[in-house]
Amino acid sequence: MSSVVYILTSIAILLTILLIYLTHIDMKSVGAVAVFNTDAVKGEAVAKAVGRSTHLDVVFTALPSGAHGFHIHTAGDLRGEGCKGACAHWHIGSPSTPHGGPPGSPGPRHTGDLGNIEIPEGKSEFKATYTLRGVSPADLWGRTLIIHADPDDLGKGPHDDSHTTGHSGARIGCSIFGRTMGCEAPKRTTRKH
Ligand SMILES: [Cu+2]
Ligand SMILES: [Zn+2]
Repeated sequence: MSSVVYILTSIAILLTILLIYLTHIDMKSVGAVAVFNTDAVKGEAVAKAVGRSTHLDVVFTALPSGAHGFHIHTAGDLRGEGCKGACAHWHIGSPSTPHGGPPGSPGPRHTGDLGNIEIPEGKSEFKATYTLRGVSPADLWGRTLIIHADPDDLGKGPHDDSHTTGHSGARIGCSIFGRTMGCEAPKRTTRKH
């Protein structure tokens, strides 16, 4: 009888170790990606966990010149015109928190506020890495990354919507973050042309 208990206990311990191991592998490879691929907006944003933060590596190879508000919006619903189903800026915390600047800037801000993407006249490329503290890539799944037509006033403007959207206008590029699994070597899907 005692040997049966011993065998069952051993099997239970081995299964637990296997489960922890598999979960760990899954968490290490887990990430998020949002891809933009229209005539006007081409690029990708890749999120990976670094400690308790997420690094979001953003590359655009096509964008109209000028400054464009850039945010993570709460929902992942692209039905209808103008990406309105993506709802407001994503925020962890009080819904009354006012709009603000990119990560690391002083003052209140939404978790999803990423400031402006600035494209000089005659250029169309942009590259940056954002550090999102207290955020995991899994938090981004199903949320929409949006690039706007106009500059984000970072909550400092005089407009009615400065404190909610930064008055950044129409949503010209919208992409829902999906899950990456690392099953294939990452290859950039958007190319210069
Ligand atoms: Cu936005
Ligand atoms: Zn905001």
